[in-house]
Amino acid sequence: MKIFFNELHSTHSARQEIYRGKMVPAFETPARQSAIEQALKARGLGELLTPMQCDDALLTRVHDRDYLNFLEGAWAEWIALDPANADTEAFPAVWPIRTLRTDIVPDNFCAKLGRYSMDSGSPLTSGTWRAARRGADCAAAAARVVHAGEPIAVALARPPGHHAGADFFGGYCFINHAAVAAQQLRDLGAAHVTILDVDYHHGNGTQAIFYERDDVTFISIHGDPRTEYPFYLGHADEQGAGAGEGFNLNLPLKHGSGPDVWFEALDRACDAIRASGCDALVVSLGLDTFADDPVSSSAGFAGFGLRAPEFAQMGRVLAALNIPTVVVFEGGYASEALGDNFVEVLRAWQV
Ligand code: SP5
Ligand code: ZN
Repeated sequence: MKIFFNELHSTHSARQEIYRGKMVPAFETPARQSAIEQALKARGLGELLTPMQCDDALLTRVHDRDYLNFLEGAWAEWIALDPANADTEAFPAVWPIRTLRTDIVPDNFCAKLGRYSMDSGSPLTSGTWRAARRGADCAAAAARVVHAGEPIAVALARPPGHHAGADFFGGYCFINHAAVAAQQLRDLGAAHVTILDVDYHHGNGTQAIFYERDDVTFISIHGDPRTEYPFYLGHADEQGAGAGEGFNLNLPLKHGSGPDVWFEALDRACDAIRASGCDALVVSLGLDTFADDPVSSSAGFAGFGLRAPEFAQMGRVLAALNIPTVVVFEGGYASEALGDNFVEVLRAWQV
């Protein structure tokens, strides 16, 4: 099993994030990916590889050129405001909400930061662009080897991707890796690609990128957005629009739902995956469905209460679909358990 890992991931390392108006230690840390790399090595699972660089043209089929340019130059602009900013992280603080214009991109850096983001919980750091761009390489490389005949390949990258839309970052995500993988598979000739997103949080960015397309189906199981991040997307009535009508399936579950409810939703998702007739599957694998995840935790319950045996079962169910699969790492913040849980999912594909 080929596992393309982002060797530049730790260049993106935020110290803090804003949560409920306070600076708190960042949840999305380099330790997350390192823990998984270590577990894969310790268990002898997979072949850890660094990817070739993917074409910019692939990225611009997923993201807007002006957004990519902004991300690439953002840190230099931030430093230009004040050299002392080099020791800080950049947080958006103003957004073009309803009635405000987004068609004119402002010159003011703070205004641009809001124009291209969705929340204040996702700091930009000196290495954000390099790390996120390299993550796209991992996703594209995994897609290419699956197209070439591998039953499975993995993109092990951070920061994660599924909240990032065509022209915005948020939810710790900057470049949408799952969308890059799906687009790469389409470009190589897969007639239909289906994305299954099992991160605890709805993959609003991925949904939005493909919402009006009939060549990529998006299916997501996640915490009900009425109470869970990202709050403003992920409801069951979102079924796609225009040509994409019928190619989007959301399965929101109430916070506090446990493994039995989650696996019922997974069955529904698998029915929809089979019905989609896809040539390839992209799995947005967030591990924040874990029973001890700190980010999805509230009122004494975290994720969907999944633990190692459930992650192993998830892997078995997905592998049994017998569809060429690209697995993309998304969220999951209990660093000490991520390695084991990731390995549990992937073990099902080991021959
Ligand atoms: C990729 C991904 O999983 N992004 C998640 C972004 C969530 N951002 C909101 C963070 C909320 C932190 N909640 C702390 C709960 C303390 N019990
Ligand atoms: Zn998540």
